[in-house]
Amino acid sequence: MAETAILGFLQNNESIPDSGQFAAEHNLDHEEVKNVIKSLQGFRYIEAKELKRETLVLTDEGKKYAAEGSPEIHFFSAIPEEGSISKDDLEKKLDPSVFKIGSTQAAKKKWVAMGKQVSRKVQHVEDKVKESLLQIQQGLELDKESLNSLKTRKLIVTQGWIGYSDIQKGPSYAPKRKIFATDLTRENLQNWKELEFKEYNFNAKGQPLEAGHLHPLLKVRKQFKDIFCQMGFEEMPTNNFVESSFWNFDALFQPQQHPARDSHDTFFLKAPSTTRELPEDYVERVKQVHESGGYGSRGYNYEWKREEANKNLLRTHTTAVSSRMLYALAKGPFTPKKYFSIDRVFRNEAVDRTHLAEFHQIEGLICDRGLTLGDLIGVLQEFFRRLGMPQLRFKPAYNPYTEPSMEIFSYHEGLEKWVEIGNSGMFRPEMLQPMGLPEDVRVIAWGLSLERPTMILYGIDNIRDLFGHKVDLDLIKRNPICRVGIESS
Ligand code: FB9
Repeated sequence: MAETAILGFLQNNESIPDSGQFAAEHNLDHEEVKNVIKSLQGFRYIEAKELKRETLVLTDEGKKYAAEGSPEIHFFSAIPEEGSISKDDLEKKLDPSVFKIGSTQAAKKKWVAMGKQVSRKVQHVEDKVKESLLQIQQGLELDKESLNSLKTRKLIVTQGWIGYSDIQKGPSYAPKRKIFATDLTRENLQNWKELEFKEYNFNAKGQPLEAGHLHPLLKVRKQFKDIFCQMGFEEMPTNNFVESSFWNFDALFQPQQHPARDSHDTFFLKAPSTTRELPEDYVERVKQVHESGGYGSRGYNYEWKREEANKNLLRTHTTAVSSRMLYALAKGPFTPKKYFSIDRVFRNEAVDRTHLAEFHQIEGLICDRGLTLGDLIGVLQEFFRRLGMPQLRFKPAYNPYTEPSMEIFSYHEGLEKWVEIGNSGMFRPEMLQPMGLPEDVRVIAWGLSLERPTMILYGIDNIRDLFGHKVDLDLIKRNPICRVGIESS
């Protein structure tokens, strides 16, 4: 329809000056004309320049008055030519908005005398408002003053108008669009020689594949795993959210009265509330070191309770898995090990922008003879360098299971500030010796979260958008893979 009109018109005319006018003259919908122009341009049948201008359009109220006349005209006509009518009667006769607006405008135009009684002050009036609105509808010009009063009465508004001008024949102009064959089908195999085939557009984007999407956390987890594996670490089995207080706390030489061990910080289980079994000989040695020390330590000098150690909980850190793995390592002939874990831990904390009751802890540990704090700092520098964080600073810290301990800070170019990126330390002999590890074996370890780097890398401000039932699924779908500063070794 619009296509034949445009191509047909150009057959006998040099150009179409204005698509809006052309649509109006050919009684075509301008939107359809624009779409056709866009498509014909695409196939170079025509050339056209985009044209932007402002037009005036009627608001719904304006359209009503253009169709039915202005309220003041209705108000005026409701008043008897001679004499007067009571305001109340008038109000009854007219629709509330007509009465309200009509009375105001009629009075303003000194058409009527308003009072308890209402009467005409003039014989005859024109409905200039209606006329002006109709003129605008026909795209005719109006004087400034009338325009402003219509604008003030919100009967017309200015609207951006986009069209095309100077529409001319294009390099592949034809009075009728040639249908290009777009596929080699059985049908057109007979006469493909006569057919014109549409060119392949090798830059065309493929259909977006509706496929599953990896959660940003899992994408960043993969990158941490790759770094650990590249550095020769092996993953620890973390498939047990439920842990006993023994492996989560006691084995780590964390005293039973430590604040983290009460239900304000830790989720204890109602059922099964206690663990089934623990390695009795090792438990005895842990009891000893807590109560009276040994291995050069004076211990905590309190009465250690088995029932406390038996309590089941949701692990508060994956260090609980590290203690199990180190104990298992002590069973056999000693071999140096590099272990890592990345999995959920649970803390009964107040939920806020960066904290939920659970997060993913990332932990790395190296167990070998004669390791020093220098080795820990060195490994941390290499680990975080591969994460694109080459500038580190260390701040002395305290953990019940490591001495010395250090908080790790990195200078974040984007945030232009030092960010706390984790914690680390050397496991205490009170933790390692009762396990039966050789005297000269040292274990250096560090930990951080998965959520914090993921939030920073994906620019997510609130952890609730990233994880949990309020997660923003679009964010999951449209988040591009983001590479942390990995350089392959
Ligand atoms: O992840 C943390 N910060 C972080 C990490 C990476 C990062 O990367 C960006 C791309 C640039 C940005 C930030 N933190 C640890 C530091 C803080 O966020 C801290 O406020 C919150 N911490 C959690 C604990 O909250 C109670 C993060 C979590 C954490 C802290 C310590 C450990 C693990 C996780 C540990 C440990 C440890 C210590 C010694 C031996 C073994 C394990």
